[in-house]
Amino acid sequence: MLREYDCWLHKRKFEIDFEIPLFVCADEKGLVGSQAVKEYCLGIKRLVGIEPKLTKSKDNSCNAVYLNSSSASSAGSARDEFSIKVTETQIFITSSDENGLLYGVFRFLSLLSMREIKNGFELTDAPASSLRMINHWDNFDGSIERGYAGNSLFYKDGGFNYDKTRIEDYARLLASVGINRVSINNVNVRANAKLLITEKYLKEAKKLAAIFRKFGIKLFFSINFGAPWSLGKLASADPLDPAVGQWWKKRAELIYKYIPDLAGFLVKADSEGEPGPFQYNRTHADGANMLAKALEPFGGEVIWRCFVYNCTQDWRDLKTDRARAAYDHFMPLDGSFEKNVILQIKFGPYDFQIREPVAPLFGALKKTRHVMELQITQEYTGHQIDLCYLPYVWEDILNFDTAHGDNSKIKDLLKPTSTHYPLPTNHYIEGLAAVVNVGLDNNWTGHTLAQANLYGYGRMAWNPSITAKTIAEEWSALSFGKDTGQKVSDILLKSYPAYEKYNAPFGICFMVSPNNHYGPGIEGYEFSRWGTYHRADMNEIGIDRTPSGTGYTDQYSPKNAALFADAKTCPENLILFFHRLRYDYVMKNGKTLLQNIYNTHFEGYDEVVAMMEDWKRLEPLLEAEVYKSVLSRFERQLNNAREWKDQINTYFFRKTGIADEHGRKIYF
Ligand code: GCV
Repeated sequence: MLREYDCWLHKRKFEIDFEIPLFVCADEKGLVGSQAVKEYCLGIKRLVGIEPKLTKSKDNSCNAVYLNSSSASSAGSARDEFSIKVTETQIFITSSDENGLLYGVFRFLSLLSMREIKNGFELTDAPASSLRMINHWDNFDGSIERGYAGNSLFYKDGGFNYDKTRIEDYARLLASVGINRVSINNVNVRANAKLLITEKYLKEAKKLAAIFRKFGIKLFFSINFGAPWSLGKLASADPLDPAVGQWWKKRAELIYKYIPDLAGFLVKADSEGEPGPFQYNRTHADGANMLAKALEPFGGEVIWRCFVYNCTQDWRDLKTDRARAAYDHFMPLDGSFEKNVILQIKFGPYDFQIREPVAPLFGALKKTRHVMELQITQEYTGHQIDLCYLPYVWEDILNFDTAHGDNSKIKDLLKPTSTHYPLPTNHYIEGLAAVVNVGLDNNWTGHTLAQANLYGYGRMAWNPSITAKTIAEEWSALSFGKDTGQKVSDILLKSYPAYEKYNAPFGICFMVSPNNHYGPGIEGYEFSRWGTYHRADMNEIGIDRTPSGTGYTDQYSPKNAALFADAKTCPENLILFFHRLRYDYVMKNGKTLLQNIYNTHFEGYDEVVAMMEDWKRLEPLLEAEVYKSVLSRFERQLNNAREWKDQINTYFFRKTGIADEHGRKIYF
């Protein structure tokens, strides 16, 4: 296999300057614990070239590495916590549970790989959140909704079809950054995927679950809310019909016979045409709770998505504001969900746009368990053709202060739960879920540098206070070695600002080509049913979401409501999300909105040219394969950036008739 395949678990290219004891003392009997020991040995072989020998020692007297998942010293420690301690002759990696040991081993290996392990090194670490989840949007025919890296790792031609070794390699990559949950099929549950909860496919799913289980990862199934009707042939799927509840209970019994530790169901209901409780005049609490009761005897959870909005809006309707939808639907239901229901809320009120405000449900929900949904797959961020390093914007999201009380930044609200079914008496966020960017491409992610987004997601889900810069440096060092890595990391960090500059300006969103979502389509959604309008005319652009408009700003805490409602205090990268402004509105730099649109678009394009030049300078330091594949993506990105720049600038010039003050070329 090519190096690209190994991702951040590369074989070393340079010497490790630390002498590793060649004996491993471990007495792990559990599935995950023994996998941790195996991973340690494999990892050392990968990094040092020598496989350590397993031995037994009762009294810590050997020159050895000690791996122990029932360490007394960590009694009372948090779930998944681990400690690493390095002395001149011994290394201790300890934890109080098996997953913790696995995470400790992987962290040790990456620190070793980054040459950070030395005599005296000590670290104790635990994740900030309990749920660190990957969502697959994989279909049973092998396609992936919004997938840009080849076909599904799991399915082909209507059913399961996978390479076991590859799945094991995938599970290893995920576990190495702390992922502990994976939903294995698209939330749009269509065709044969509806049969995943039948015996035929459960037999197969059981085998897949066994591979992930060794790596401490539990599976979720996406289910179709209409199944009692479409699969069970009942008269309806009404959540308050006892026959429907009974049908799900029986189904759960069957499912858990095959996979006793299934984490639960992920549900997209009443969303973009999927069936849901609204069809029966029931609430989303009715729907989620009915499923929760079916899963409760088995310890399962229902993750219920809040992506519920009117997707058949008339563009002539100036009152309905899609941005309001999730809060309007779910805030009134706060406190009415079962203990094993977790709401999954997209980070912003729209749909994974390049720049959106953080959704107002965060910090506001007080009595309902919930997690935040991110998108690693680059649906709106360049299809893994354009380089777009996403931790850059996730850092902003995690640092957003909801201003609901003290310590109310998203990163502060992320807290691990101490029990299986924590009482939702606070407004904590239990974790992150993200739509993944992998497929059967040899390098997993299409664009090799997009591996950094998968790595970065895991690291941020574990530690929301880590910076995008640190992650870029870590990933680049692990993938390319420290010196070359530093240069790659600089390129990564330039990529998000560049993409944002040549894309839709200042938080206006959805100027993307309809349906496929790559490249500009400035009025592509302007007269359609999706509710994402910018309403540009010859004088103004944007939606007034202040109290004098749709009132969306009032869904935030009073402090943020006031901040966003005033154009003077609203962050300028979001100003067109909240305000309808004239093109001659003067921004903080003294230039008009229009001139800023022109400037950012010229700059964004120039920044892509510069990133490509930076990459070319790395040629002597890189494997030809990696160099060429990334270069060819930059070439395509440059064309895309050019289209965005020219189409956006031309569009606004044609609307306004006002020229660029620097006289740069605008087409008309
Ligand atoms: C899985 C967006 C995407 C859809 C996706 C949907 C969702 O609308 O374009 O492909 O469907 O989000 O998150 O459910």
